[in-house]
Amino acid sequence: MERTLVMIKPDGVQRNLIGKVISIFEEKGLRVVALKKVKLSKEQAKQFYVVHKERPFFESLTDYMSSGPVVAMVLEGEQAIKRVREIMGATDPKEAQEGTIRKLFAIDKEKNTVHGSDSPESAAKEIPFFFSEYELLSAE
Ligand code: RTP
Ligand code: MG
Repeated sequence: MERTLVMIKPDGVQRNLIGKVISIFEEKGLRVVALKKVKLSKEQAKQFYVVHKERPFFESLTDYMSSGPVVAMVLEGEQAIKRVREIMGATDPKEAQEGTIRKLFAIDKEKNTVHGSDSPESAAKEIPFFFSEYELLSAE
């Protein structure tokens, strides 16, 4: 069993897609072990995406990620990290496969509706960013 951090980004929350996005993950067998709605400050957004601090899109990304509430969750399942990335689809919705969340819902390469940890190392940092150990409750 593996755990990964997923966020529904401000464009998804704003367009009332929380339930639809979570349903897609649940239908694929992933289980919600923690869930909360939060509004990130600009500083928190910069901290969360610090690996991208030298990238040209960093300012715009962190403005966007602090522009409205997000829904953070921890999902659990076999190979959860890789499977969530597949279910989300490519960063740019123009390149995302049919049926992926980003193909279905993303507005553009930045406002792309979902985030998912890209490796076990990222998940190990991103889960404690939002949740303490006592908030993580496996379903079974
Ligand atoms: P994420 O980290 O949010 O799950 O997305 P990702 O792995 O697919 O993409 P990543 O390269 O880590 O980029 C993080 C987020 O930054 C925004 N972005 N904008 N304008 C651009 O060229 C650009 N490139 C990336 C997106 O919101 C992307 O998800
Ligand atoms: Mg990433």
